[in-house]
This record gives sequence, C-alpha cells and structure tokens, in this order.
Amino acid sequence: MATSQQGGGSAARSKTAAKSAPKAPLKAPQKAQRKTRAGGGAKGRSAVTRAAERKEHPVERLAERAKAEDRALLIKLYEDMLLIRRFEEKAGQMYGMGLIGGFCHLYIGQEAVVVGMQSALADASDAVVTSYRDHGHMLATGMEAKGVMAELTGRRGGYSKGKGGSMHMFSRERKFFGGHGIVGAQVPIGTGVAFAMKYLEEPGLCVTYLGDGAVNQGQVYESFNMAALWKIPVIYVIENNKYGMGTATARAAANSQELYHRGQAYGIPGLQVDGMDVLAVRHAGQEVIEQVRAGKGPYIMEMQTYRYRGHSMSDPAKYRSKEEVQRMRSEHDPIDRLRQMLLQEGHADEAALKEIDKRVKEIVTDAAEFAQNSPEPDPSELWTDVYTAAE
Ligand SMILES: Cc1ncc(C[n+]2csc(CCOP(=O)(O)OP(=O)(O)O)c2C)c(N)n1
Ligand SMILES: [Mg+2]
Repeated sequence: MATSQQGGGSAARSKTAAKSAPKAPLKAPQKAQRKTRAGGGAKGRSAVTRAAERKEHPVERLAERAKAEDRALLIKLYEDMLLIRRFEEKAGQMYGMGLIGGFCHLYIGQEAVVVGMQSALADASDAVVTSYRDHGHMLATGMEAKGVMAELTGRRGGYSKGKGGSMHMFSRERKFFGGHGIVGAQVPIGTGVAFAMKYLEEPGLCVTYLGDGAVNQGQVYESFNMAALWKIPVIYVIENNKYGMGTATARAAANSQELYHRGQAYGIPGLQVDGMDVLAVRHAGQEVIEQVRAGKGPYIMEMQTYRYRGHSMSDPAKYRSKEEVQRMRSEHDPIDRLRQMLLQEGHADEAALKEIDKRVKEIVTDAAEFAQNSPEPDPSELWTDVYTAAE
C-alpha cells in the first residue's frame, strides 16, 4: 500500500474513481505518479507527486521501515495498538452485558492511525480533537483506561464524572479536546484550537481527525479556507474507513479515491497513507508535522483504513459481506502485521510478546473493574458543569 502526495494545485481527475472504489478499497490511486504544479497557496511546498511505493508483501515493507526505528519504539507501538484493541473488545462485551448504555462506537481495525500519528507528535503542546469514535484517541494521548471505561459505564470515576459517556470526554492535561457527536463539528473546533495557538504565539499544532463521511460537510471547507488563509498549524487526518454508517464512501463522496485532494482549492497539500501500517503512518506523520511546525500552514492526511465492527453497537452491518471484513482482518490487520514482523525480524520473541499481552490485559481488567465499582454520580451533579446556574 502506498503513500501518495499532491502539492495542492493539480486538477483532480475524478471520472473513474467512483466506479472503481468499492472493488479495491485499499489500493493506491494509479495516477499518483504524475507530476503536479504547486498551487498558489502552497508556495514552497513539494511540487512533485511522489511515486507510489509498492511492495508485494506488507510484512517485508514494515520490516524495511522498521530499520529506521529502535526496538523500544517498535514494541511501544505494538503495545499501544494492542491496548486500544483489548480496551475496545472489553467495552463491546460490557455493552452487550448492559453495563454500558447510550452510544458506543468502536475503533477496532483503525488503531494504527492514531498510534502512528501520536508517536510522530512527541510534543506535549500538541492538541488532538476527534469525532465520537474516540476511545482510541483518548488512550493514545495518554488518558487513563480506568477513567475512560468508567465514563462509558456512567460512573463518578469517569473523565466527565459519568455525565458525558462515550462521545464526551476531554482532558485539558493531555490536550484532548473531545469526543464530538455532530459529524464534522470537530473540524472548526480543531481549526480554532490551532488558530489560538498561533494567535497567542504558543507552540504546538492541532491534529484534527474526521471521517470519510464528515469530509462532505460544509463546515469542513470553511475551516480549510481559514486554515490556509492564515497558515494555521492544523493537520486534518481523514480516517477513511470506507463507510459512513451504512453507506460506502464511494456512494457518498465524489472522487472518493482521492479524499486527500479535498484541500486543493485552498492550496492545502494532501497525502494518502496506508492507515493499516503503523510505521507508514508514523513516517508520513513526521514529514507532515515538520512542514506544519515550520509555519507552512495546514495539511491533509488521508488514512486508508477499515472499521471491523458496525458503525455503533446497534449496527448489524448488513451493508457489507462477512467475507469483506474477514479479508481485511486476515490480510491487513495492523496489529497482526506488526506482531509478525517483530517476530520475523527478531525484535521480539513469543515470550516477550506474551508479556506485553499480559500487561495490556491487566490494564483493561483493572479498568473494567474500576468502571463497575466506581459509584454512580450523585443526583446533585445534575446541576453542575452546566452553562447556567439552576434557579
Ligand atoms: C451533522 C450530523 N449528521 C448526521 C449525523 C448522523 N451520523 C452519525 S455518524 C455518521 C457517519 C459519519 O461517518 P464518517 O465521517 O465516515 O465517520 P465514521 O463513523 O466512519 O468514523 C452519521 C451520518 C450526525 N451525527 N451529525
Ligand atoms: Mg467512515
């Protein structure tokens, strides 16, 4: 799978995209090798579309990328992704048992995106904002599994004292700005957070995650315009998981194979990345972050990824075949791929990986216990953390 890039000024050729998209969801666009002209707003940025990198065997390619990294980092990436996977599986189970109510959108399958990006940030001044599919982002920014799980069960120990639930958690300390249930709403918020950093002359940037469905929202383009105009330090990460609820991306988005081109009218450069390869995400992230930190303005990253579970817990996912999901799991799973590579290349042996599995399991078990034992909020809490004082 490839990383392809555009300089911001080329005209999209969309004729074939919608027809071919559903057949090969993770295939790189064929036209990624042509040269492009840098757009007016993207002056000084790379004007050349990088040739799509292709290698037959994904583990080999991971191994190639891993040469640039030390062992501890590779192990950390594995552990961070596994924590999200196990946390989400547990949340799914607890939902099934009636311990979690309301909405709950699982991130299983997409772990490499947020873990790869967070590993590239490595700066406490950077902020993150995302949609309702947010537990993975919270864990990746360093929020405690206990506090997230207790929020899911609506308990006092939760990040929003049990009053927010799955879609509404924040951490000022970790610079995590939510958790937003309105599709696309986090995009102007992330743009505003990054604007404030620039305006106040504070360091940092804001990584703003959005879905392939959200990218068709009008407010996204108002944000793009302002971000490009004022060179705001924001990275828009489109998590293209191939569906917006029950609608395939190709049926909802024009030129759906090239969502990373969506900023070209504003001169915002874009990059398409294999979001099932944590090192591809990390390396692309490092490159983009460097540009944004240098004051060159916003950037769009389109992560080609896949959600294994339904849109939310109440989705029977009848709009796609079991075989499609199974194929993605067996051929592209980001955790299995990294695990295989770690073993093959001798970065870790079975015993070391077992140790990690055990550690992660303990964190999740403790979180689940805490989330069930923490008391429910006192009824008086109904009158706190609201905009107006109760009469
Ligand atoms: C403004 C608005 N319109 C519609 C909805 C209902 N809705 C919730 S999630 C969703 C799909 C969004 O898909 P995508 O952006 O691809 O994110 P994903 O769920 O795949 O992570 C829709 C239409 C909503 N929450 N907000
Ligand atoms: Mg989607």
